[in-house]
Amino acid sequence: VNSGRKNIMLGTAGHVDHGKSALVRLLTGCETDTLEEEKQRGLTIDLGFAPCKLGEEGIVGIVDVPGHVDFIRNMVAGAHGIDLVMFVVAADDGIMPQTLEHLQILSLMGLRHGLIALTKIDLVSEVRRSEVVADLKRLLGGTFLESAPVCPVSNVTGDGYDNFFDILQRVARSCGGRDANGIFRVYVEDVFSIRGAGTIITGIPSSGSVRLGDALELLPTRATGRVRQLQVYGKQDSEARAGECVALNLPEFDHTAVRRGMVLCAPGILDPVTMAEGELHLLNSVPAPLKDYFEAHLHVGTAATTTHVAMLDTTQMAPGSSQMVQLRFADPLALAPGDRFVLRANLPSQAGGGLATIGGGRILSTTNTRLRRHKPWTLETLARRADAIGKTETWLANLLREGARPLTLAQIARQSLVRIDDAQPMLDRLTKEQRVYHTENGSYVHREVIDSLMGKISATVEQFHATNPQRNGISKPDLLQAVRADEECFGFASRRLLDAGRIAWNGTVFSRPGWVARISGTDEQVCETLEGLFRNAGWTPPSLPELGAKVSASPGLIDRNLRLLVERGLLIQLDEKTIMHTSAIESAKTIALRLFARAPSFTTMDFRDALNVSRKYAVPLIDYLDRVRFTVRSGHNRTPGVEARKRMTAPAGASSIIGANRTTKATNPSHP
Ligand SMILES: Nc1nc2c(ncn2[C@@H]2O[C@H](COP(=O)(O)OP(=O)(O)OP(=O)(O)O)[C@@H](O)[C@H]2O)c(=O)[nH]1
Ligand SMILES: [Mg+2]
Repeated sequence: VNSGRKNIMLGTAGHVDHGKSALVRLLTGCETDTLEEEKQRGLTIDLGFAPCKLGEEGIVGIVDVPGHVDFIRNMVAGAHGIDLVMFVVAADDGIMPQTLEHLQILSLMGLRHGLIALTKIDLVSEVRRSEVVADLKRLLGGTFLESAPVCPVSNVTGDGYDNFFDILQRVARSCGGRDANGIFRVYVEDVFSIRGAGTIITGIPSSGSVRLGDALELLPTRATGRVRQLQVYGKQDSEARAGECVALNLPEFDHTAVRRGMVLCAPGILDPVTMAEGELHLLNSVPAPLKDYFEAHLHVGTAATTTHVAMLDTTQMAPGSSQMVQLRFADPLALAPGDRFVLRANLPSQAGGGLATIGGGRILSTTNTRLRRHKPWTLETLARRADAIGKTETWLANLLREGARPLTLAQIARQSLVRIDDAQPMLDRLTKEQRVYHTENGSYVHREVIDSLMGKISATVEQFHATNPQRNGISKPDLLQAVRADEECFGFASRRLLDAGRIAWNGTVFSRPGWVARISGTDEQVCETLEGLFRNAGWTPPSLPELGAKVSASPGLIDRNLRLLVERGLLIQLDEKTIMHTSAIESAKTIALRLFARAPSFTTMDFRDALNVSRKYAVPLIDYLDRVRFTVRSGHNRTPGVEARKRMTAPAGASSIIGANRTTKATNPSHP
């Protein structure tokens, strides 16, 4: 498999009638103009494919495109798959309109390799030839073909062909094979049906590889089917890679429901969208500035539709300028970041009128929500994505930073169109470099997300102290709401702050370490009285009405100070009506441990009897012990929870901390 093949795609480009198909015929012996109409009119209408044998490189593919302006749409569909262009210019005609337009399209497609075939040299003088070469140098200056070799050739006499072929091989050698990692995806180029085999779909895969038997999904229809037969460059094979000419036999598909521009992809990976963000570059040839939301024809892969262009930075774009835009399509497209797009439009003041290429760029993301202009975060994020295209590890790190919440390996791989096997080592590396953290739950979260959340948490705690000097700290739900963080991130960030001693947790509230609430003399007195009352009451605490009778203070004052005592961790709110002193809870835990020493489980009744209190107190108490994972409930029975088990296995002597709840909590808070 793959031996004797290099997965790069050659392509032709250039003005109509300049000898593209004739050159392909010389190179491959193949006639690519196969349609009846093509033969009659003597010109190329649709794409033609031919395998080409290059010495050391083995077989590579060639796509032959039409030069006529009416078929630019087909040209763009072919150009998306090209790695190396044979840029054809006839020496008699010289530079013509589609010479320029094809050059613009190829540049917008991000092409980097190529050579120039100066054809029809048999028809011109030496003088004319050097004149055209000089024109070409001017045209190509500053483009990716600036220093590409110019090869004079005649497709009729064969003059210059050997030199052309040598140089083509040299350029092909310098062009690395396409990366076939990543998720398999191919833009449908052609579809037809063969008797006995069924639907055949052809194209040049943009990424990944496909094997016989693979399941594929067609987008946007979401039909699925398996690959029964596979051909590469017209030969049966078991695998095809990105950058090769492939024909897939998918008998489960109805060929009448498949069109050029649809996408075949590993199932469940891509969602068709009607909006995508991109970096748009406008050509200098655009006659006047374009206004926000202008309309244009969009070409991406083999697909074409109309689109509006919502500008995300300024409200108009000058010729030659670039900016981040959101494209809003007439039809759903199955795009991936990195896809190149080309815009064509019929601009009123354009020379000659008619559709012309006006710009293009790269798809950066498919948010599928309307983005608004002048949002620094959006622009920054898009710029980061633009930087990360083609750098998978950076892309993954970006995804985590943008997501602002932990993601699992599977989520990360899916959202970035990377295979899990490829994502894993990259995440390992990012984790090792501490650019990304690995949480207890096995998710990944970006370091900057945690750092910024840690900053927010400490600032919120400080601010809480500043505005509530009489209170002991801020509860977890209040803090969580104030920083508006994902719960898992919050857990991770607060644990780091606690470990670093930058905040404290007393079991009830977060505070600055060493924070002492500043409360008034009256409050202090009420607190003392209340605490004493609850300490003495043990498992049978006073109800709120009873408190009113026992403490000479207003209900508001009592309320406030009860809250203070709860925040300090001295009292614990078991349910709406029941508050108990921590010492009572601690001794209840001791009782539970004693019961567990006798039998593996106990009932609520056993517990109540052991405490010798009514259900009114025993039930909220045992429910609370369940909540703090001291006990575990199953039916009527309680078995030891993790917290109880810690004490049961603790060495002798550890029991001395029982009853000294406050100190243990202060120094070793079990995390919220
Ligand atoms: N004399 C001469 N004629 C050529 C040469 N190359 C091509 N031709 C002729 O020019 C005509 C057009 O050639 P094609 O190869 O079909 O041109 P093309 O660029 O593929 O045209 P489109 O695909 O329609 O854009 C044909 O009649 C060819 O025989 C050449 O090097 N010398
Ligand atoms: Mg042709």
